Amino acid sequence: MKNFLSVKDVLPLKTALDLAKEVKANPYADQQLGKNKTLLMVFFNASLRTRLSTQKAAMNLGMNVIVLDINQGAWKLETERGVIMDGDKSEHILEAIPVMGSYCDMIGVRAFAGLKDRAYDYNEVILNQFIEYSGKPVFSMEAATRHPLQSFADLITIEEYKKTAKPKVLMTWAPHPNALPQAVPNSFAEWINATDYELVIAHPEGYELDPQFVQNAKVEYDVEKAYQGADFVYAKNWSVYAEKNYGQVINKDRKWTVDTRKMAMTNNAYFMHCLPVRRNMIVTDDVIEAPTSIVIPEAANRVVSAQMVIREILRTL
Ligand code: AN0
Ligand code: CP
Repeated sequence: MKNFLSVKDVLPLKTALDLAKEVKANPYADQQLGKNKTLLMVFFNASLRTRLSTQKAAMNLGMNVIVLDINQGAWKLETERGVIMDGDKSEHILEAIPVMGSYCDMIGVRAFAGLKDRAYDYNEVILNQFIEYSGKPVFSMEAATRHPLQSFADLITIEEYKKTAKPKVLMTWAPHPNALPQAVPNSFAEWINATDYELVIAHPEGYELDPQFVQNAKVEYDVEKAYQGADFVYAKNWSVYAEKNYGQVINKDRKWTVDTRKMAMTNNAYFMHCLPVRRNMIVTDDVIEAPTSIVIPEAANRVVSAQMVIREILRTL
């Protein structure tokens, strides 16, 4: 694996899941593989899990890790070519990226969607600049349109908890006060669509996701219908994808909040969320604290997904 940007980079999934299992069973088996190799993690946005789990994964593989928070202590970066740089940006990303590449063997990048210009976001401008100009393998730690390390951890978790071969997975939109990217739901749909599970995506009118991620999943606008018979309930907020009000919040209706009444309509479903989660907006205290809530093992599996990916990249160096 050279770069890790989407599910396409780890197909077939069966092999990816087997490698993940191997890493989980024996996390310190490859300490020599990463010796004298350096991972640089670049964050344009905040993080708790991605920061810690990816660093832990690299340490398990014997690597050195450098972390750069672009918004804390680094020069402000210009990302557009051709701009006369007489404003507050001290450095251009076109110098910064090759410089960063010269200090490491691979780069993890977190660069969320700006949610102002859909074409700019969906062209993955920042991520692609890292791929083009760093000279090093690049993996996504949530880019504008996908969060593949999260989706991979989600899939590993479902594989561990599922009680039937082809579980019914409900991904439901839930309310949030702020405008959030579509990366997590896009990516989750893309990964689940690569399995033979049944995927239902539920959301209010106006929250339709990009069809390239939805594919043949069933889209449900009736929140109660959506829960019926679900084996997993995966909650997430996202902002509008449609061009006309891209990136906006058009609904905060708490009838979409995951609660015990709706969970009772499921097949005793497990509750999942990528975290961070806003209690009593996305999910009630009762549901997230129930024994069927698997958000903590789901987050723990972020080490496993990151370690599988970094190990595969190390093997190509
Ligand atoms: C981010 C998002 O929705 O993409 C990160 C989730 C992993 N969430 C927030 O900004 C709250
Ligand atoms: N789930 C996830 O990526 O969390 P962080 O934003 O805290 O890294």
